[in-house]
Amino acid sequence: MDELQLADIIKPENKVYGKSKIMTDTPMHYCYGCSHGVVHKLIAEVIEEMNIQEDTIGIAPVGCSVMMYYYLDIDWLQAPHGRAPAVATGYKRTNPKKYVFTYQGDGDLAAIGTAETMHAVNRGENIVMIFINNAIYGMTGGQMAPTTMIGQSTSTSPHGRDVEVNGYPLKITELIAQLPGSAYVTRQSVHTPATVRKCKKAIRKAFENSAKNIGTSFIEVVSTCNSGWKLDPVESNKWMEENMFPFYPLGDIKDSVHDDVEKYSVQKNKK
Ligand SMILES: Cc1ncc(C[n+]2csc(CCOP(=O)(O)OP(=O)(O)O)c2C)c(N)n1
Ligand code: SF4
Ligand SMILES: [Mg+2]
Repeated sequence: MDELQLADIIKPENKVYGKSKIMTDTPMHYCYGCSHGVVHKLIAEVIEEMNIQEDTIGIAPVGCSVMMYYYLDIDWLQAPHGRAPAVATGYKRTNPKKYVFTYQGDGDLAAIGTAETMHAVNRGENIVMIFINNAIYGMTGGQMAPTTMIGQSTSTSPHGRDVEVNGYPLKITELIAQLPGSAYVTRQSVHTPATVRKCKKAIRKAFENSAKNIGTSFIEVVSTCNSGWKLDPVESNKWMEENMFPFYPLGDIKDSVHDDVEKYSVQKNKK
């Protein structure tokens, strides 16, 4: 039998993995082990597979992913300091056929921009919202965020988050699921091959929902910030599994069309 040559193996039909065409060649600035890059890759793959590169607009945030627009070759708007859902609303309403997604960290979405987040979802905007919850303000030096765990050390809570002083970690995703405007609310992670695959399915579903005009699709990704947590990437994954997942359990929280307007409508009060 002839010996197998490299040219026999490297054929299109044998390809099992390739970099998405939506990803640019710009090297990412993220720390080793950071979840941001993995989620970027999944969004890129979904956009490529759905063939919607020309019809997708991302709203880039503040935080470590502030320069996300360098990494995905689509159209972008920049809306820092929590305003991404408001800017997404304006763009989507004036361009209803486009796929509009926001991408924000927990400091951006659940602290600085809580009001914009809640109201955009409550209005049932037909956008995709991707929420990277790494329980810390990563970019600015690891300060405590609303999502920081009880007892978790950060640069502004060196002895651990104290409930009496700082209150409880905010489960904003559960709050969002309560709002009639949310259609699909799910919590995912990207720390193992299986969770990466599940997260990609969730992102795909959220983008598909966006074309059906059924309300907001919201994906939380429980994520690592090894630099902010002062743990190496492997320790970070373990810390996340042991400490974050019990409080932020993975899985779908809501999967339905938003509640019937008629159900909430009152009788006419003006003749
Ligand atoms: C109104 C306002 N407050 C605070 C800041 C400073 N700031 C910029 S990024 C950031 C933290 C962002 O953290 P997060 O959204 O969780 O993103 P991560 O870096 O963790 O991915 C903060 C506090 C700011 N730019 N504007
Ligand atoms: S500081 Fe944290 S969130 Fe920012 S790139 Fe590093 S690991 Fe990622
Ligand atoms: Mg964060």
